[in-house]
Amino acid sequence: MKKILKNTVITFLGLVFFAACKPKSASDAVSGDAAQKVYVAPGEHDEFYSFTSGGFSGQISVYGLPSGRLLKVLPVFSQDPETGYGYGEDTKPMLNTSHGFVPWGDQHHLAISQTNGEYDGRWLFANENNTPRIARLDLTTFTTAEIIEIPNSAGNHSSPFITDNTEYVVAGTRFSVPFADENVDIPISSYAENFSGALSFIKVNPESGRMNIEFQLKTPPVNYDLSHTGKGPSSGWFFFSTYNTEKAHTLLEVNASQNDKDFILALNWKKIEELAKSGKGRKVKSKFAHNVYDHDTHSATSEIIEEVLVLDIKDLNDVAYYIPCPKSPHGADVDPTGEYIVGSGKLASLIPVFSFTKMLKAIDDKKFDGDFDGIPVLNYDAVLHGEVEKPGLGPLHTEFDDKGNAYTSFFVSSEVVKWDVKTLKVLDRQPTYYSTGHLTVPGGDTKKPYGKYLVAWNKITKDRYLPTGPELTQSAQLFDISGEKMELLLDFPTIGEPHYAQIIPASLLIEKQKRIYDINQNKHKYVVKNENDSRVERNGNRVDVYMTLIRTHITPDNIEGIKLGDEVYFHITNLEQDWDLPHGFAILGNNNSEVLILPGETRTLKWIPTKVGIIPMYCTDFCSALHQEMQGYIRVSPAGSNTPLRFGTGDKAPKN
Ligand SMILES: [Cu+2]
Repeated sequence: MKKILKNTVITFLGLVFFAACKPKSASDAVSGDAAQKVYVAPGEHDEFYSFTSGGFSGQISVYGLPSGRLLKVLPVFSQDPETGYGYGEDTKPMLNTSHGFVPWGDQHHLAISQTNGEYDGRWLFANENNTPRIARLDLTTFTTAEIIEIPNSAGNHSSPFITDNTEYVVAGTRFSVPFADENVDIPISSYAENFSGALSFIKVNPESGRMNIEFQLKTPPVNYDLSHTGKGPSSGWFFFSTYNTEKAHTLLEVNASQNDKDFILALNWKKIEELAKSGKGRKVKSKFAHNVYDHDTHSATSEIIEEVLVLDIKDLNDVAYYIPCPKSPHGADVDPTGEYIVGSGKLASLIPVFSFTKMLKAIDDKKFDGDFDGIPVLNYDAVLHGEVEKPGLGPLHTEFDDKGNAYTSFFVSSEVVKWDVKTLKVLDRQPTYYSTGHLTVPGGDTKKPYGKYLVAWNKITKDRYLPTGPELTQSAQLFDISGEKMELLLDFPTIGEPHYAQIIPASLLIEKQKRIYDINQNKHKYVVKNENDSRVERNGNRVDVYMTLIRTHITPDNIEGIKLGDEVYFHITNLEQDWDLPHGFAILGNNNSEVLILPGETRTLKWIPTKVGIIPMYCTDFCSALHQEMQGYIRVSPAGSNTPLRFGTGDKAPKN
């Protein structure tokens, strides 16, 4: 009987899904003045930056809103041939892990650093799912400054979550696994006994932003999904959506969907931090990489760390409580006042809203319905503020505006729904095309939402764009939320899977943009600050070319005496000191990528010649009217030949 019921539910969800995907005409949804609202005239700037995750591309893309114009793709977890990130010698260490060099990542969620619960525009944190890592990007340069790997974790989907003064970036594990210091070669069926969950607290240095894993919390073997920190009155607490409380290890689509309610884990992180400081916990041997990029040396270093402090949640009292939440919760979102916690069960047909005040009282009054692996389970009704009834099907995530409204995305019924946080009344619903995952309101996860817009990050585009073969574009949709009813303004295509985004007023970032790297501050190991110092040095079969680029020549641009069997390192400094004047460098047959060198920067590209002959090299970035003249030659001679090492440009070029 149970099985029949289950199949019926799955069939029902499937029908709703396909009904929701049924194409409607675009003109049904968009009114005449929509175009005007997203029109940003040539030469004008957008009002917001949207930092949008690139999903399985491993990168982050930056769009201007409301226009939806793509401004830039920021390389983070994947090699990037456009800039040479992860291909050049200086940036390769950024992609180092305890598994060795990993040139790809799966990037899902983003978080802008906060001060007092508001975006401060200093850093952008990004997660990597597959090989658990967190990156920090510098928002003055739009570059990846640091990547830290997370041990004892597998599937780092549940991150990065920022505490309200960026004390910590927090990450939950998607897959529970045995901890690294335990017997790990064990039957998978011993999941319930031998596997553990991990919540990692990565401390962020308030000045430099530098990250280190301060401590990890070992938890029962469940899966964590989206989470949020408390704010205002609930500051110091964390709320993690927790599913697979069935502890299933196979066919999770069925076996992890059995329980009527899973949990939101409420954690008093301030208290846990104190316990960690007071010596609770133990050092666990676990290897993980910590990679840091230095803007003075223009190069990255990678260090393997050997151990991490672990506190077992079982050994801690009065710091962790489970709030029952129907049904396989996905999002756990905290409203701007910090009082309401919204749970979104992806298989639920209602949205429970919990009250932080009631939660504290229920803890004081010990209103528990037993425990789960030793952690008290709070009574649902004692903690509940109320339920949003019939909101839609498959609620996933909720964000907030500045007027007390919440906006929830519904995957199954493919819509975004506006409701009142206090009265729990549904106020409006608009279809999305199609099947939205996350949604983002500018500042909608902070104490200070900017309102105005909502972007739905959709999973399917179907008939919305020109067809491009079997794979269609990914897409987002922009809604105006300034009025009583939401209004669809724009569809815009995106890169990778636009999983989530952080949208920030451009005014918070424009003034702090770095324009050039000061050549006088360049501390790269192989920098050349003056053309006259450019040179070629041989040391055995290693050849170092100290090269400069300036409009519009390469120095040296004629090099002879390179031989088969050599390893050649081009150390290329861009001597320009003007904004937006990069040069690029490529050489025939190089099996990595070009490198893009920004004004005042040095980059090293490794090249191993494979053929005897004359090999051209050139600037790849269109830099001036004479860009096409910015080129040179390298003469490669046979191994063991006695061609002398000679080099130069113009008058100094080698002569017969
Ligand atoms: Cu050039």
